[in-house]
Amino acid sequence: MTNKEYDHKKIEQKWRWEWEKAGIYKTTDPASPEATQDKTKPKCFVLDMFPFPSGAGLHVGHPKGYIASDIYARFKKMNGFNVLHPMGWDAFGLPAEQYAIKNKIHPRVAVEKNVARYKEQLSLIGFNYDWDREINTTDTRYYKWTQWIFLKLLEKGLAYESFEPVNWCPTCQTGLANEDLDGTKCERCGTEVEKRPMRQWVLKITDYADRLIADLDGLNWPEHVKEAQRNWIGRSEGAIIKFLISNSEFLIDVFTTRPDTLFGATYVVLAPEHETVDKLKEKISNWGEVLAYRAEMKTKTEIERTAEGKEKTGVRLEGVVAINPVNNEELPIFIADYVLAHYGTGAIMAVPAHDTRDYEFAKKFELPIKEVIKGGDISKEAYTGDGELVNSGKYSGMAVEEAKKAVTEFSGGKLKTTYRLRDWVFSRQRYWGEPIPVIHCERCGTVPVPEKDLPVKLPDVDSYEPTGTGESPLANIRDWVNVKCPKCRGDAKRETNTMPNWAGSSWYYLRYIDPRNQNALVNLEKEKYWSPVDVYVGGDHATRHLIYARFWHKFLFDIGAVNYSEPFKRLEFLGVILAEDGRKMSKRWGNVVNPDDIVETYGADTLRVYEMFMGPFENTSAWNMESIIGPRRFIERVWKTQSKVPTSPTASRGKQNLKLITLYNQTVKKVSEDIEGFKFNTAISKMMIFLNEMEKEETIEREMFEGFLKIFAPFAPHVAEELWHELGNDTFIYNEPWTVYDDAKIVNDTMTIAVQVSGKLRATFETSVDTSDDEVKKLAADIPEVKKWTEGKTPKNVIYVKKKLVNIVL
Ligand code: ANZ
Ligand code: ZN
Repeated sequence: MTNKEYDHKKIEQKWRWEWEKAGIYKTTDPASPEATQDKTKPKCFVLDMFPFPSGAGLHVGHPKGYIASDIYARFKKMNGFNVLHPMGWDAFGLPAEQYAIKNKIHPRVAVEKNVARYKEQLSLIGFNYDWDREINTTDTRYYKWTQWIFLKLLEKGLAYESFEPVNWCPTCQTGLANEDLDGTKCERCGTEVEKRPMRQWVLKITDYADRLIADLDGLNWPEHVKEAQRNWIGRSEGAIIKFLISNSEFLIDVFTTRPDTLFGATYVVLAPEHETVDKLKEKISNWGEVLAYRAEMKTKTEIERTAEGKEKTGVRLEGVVAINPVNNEELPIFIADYVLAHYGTGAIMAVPAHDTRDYEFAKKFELPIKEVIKGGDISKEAYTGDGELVNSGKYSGMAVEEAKKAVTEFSGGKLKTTYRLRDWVFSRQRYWGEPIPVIHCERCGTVPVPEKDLPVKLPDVDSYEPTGTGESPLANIRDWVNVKCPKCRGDAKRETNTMPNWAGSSWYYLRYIDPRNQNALVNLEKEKYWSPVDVYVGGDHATRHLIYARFWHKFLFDIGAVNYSEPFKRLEFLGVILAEDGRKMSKRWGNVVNPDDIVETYGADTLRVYEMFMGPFENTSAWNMESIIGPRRFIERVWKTQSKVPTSPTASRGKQNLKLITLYNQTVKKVSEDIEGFKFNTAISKMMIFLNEMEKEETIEREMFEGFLKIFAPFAPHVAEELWHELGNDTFIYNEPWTVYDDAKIVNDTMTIAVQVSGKLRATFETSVDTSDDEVKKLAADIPEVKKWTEGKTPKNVIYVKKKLVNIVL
């Protein structure tokens, strides 16, 4: 029918324009009070991890997830769902600020510029985003609600000021949360972080630790992401045991996960910062050494301090001893940096025979090593495994698990659960973030900004570079900082710390549901309809964004601001696209491929099909300029095959060969199932196989070709739309119902094999037509009814008549 050349540029431009003009991607909102229609349709909320618009623009790796979610969203729409598939910008934070400093422009200007660039790049790829719902975390109308959430957290006692030492990045010049570290280094810039005591705002995420773990079970997420969250939260069941310090009124609480080993404790260790150390000052005869040691360890990170195998250091507190509550033994007390102040109780009972770090320490300081669990060889190393108790008084002979409770009770201690998760350090000493909405008044203390005064707008400054003093650059803007106290009207000062870049992204998905609401962060009725997110597509962030967002969501649920307790029902984790050289795509390596160039040369449809065809979605794969030609040819061949569809709709019907009809139905089924399962590469292979067969035909029935176009459209929407219209349709293919397949026409690819023993029929079985000859013979021999006759005998010969029968000759 059509013999025109496939001109991707013309087609793609044309349809993008037509789609926009017709507004086909606008999401109808059945939950809004004005809506009259569509209320009965099911919904599907498809979400991408929204990008941070960097100065470098998009490279071809970025759209991979967006292409997948776009295909999925189109598929759902055609299957009768109301689809919400929005996009926005995560634009606060250090990267934006650093880009601005480097290029000497204001971060706001830089963000505007970068957003425009990103949007242009994305629009070239033909996504079905409803741009009316675009959000930007740096928009005052948006961050008003980020600040509102903070006020609610404050009101509920979940935001508090703390003076504990915080991770400080000397390069980024700001305090950081544990989640912002890569081991002992700043996740952004790779600098070793320091511990620095300073005032900071902290969110009590630990209050949600149990629920964050428990609710993972109900989520359709990759197991490795769930496991990463469980480990990050790090719940452990343990006990608090009290050790008396002899000749004093002081008790030391130690936290242990192995109370069963209490009889094997040979010394006690306190974190150098532990407050009991100061209380014992008068009794400690080597106080000078204590002070020197404290000064020395200030520079180390927690991870360094506790690393196994690291040279152990410590100082014995001369003049004091602790009493083991189960046998009244006197144990020396040390301070050592491998015990952390803010984990457990900041004090441990050391059991060198069964704990590796204690073992290393005991060896170095020549302390006794006493075996209390049978099973290892403690002359060589600590035995940390399971076993039976020994040298443990009346508990000897008991198993570890049982002994935990028994020994704890006997010692007068208490069972206790602890977590590895720390409260979320929430303040940054940088300019480009949401101002924390509180005011400090000398008389009233810390006063929340009244809700009616939100948003607290980020003021313009001349210099937004970090001050280096540990104060935000906002501290220098006097007319912004100096305010009246909302309570007493006296002189007061604004909080000058800003929020971390994870703040805005912890709730953004909710705002898409109701982006312009001025009275609430989201209307509850609308939220009830659209939430939770049905599929969330993105990578990384397992223990950062995905934990923070779940925490905030649960909080919002608790205060009645949302209807469900989990935000993301299903998570599809994507594997990244590397450069051709196998490295990460980066300006630094000069290996960046720009999607604009690919769209220009090959077309957006080719880019889309290529990225989905690179391999399983969750796998990492390297870009390859040569392979892109395959998908391009595939599209060209679809284009040409259209000429086999008769022009007249009344032309002969029912002549299609049966094999093609079968394959057609199989293809529709496979593509439908594969899109649902995010298996885009195998969906494309199946369509390619089907295309091969269509090409062998003289004519293709219109109905079949149209059915094919509809399942092809999510992958290559522009070319599909063009062909659809060429066939004389005047609807948009996006508004068409999905192709239905006929189960009755999907013939099984199996064969039935008869099995004879010495010529007599003994059984039959079914197997796939692809089963190898040897496999068929083996399957035949293994059938019980056959074995009955062959048991104990060696067959002389096994004959296989292809696809029909196996004869075992005895
Ligand atoms: C005695 C013991 C015997 C321990 C034994 C282990 C094995 P997780 O599982 O990570 O929670 N510990 C407790 N508080 C600590 C702190 N503030 N800094 C460093 N280490 C601390 O680890 C719990 C175990 O780590 C605790 O159990 C304690 O050592 C140590 F055979 O107590 B154990
Ligand atoms: Zn840094």
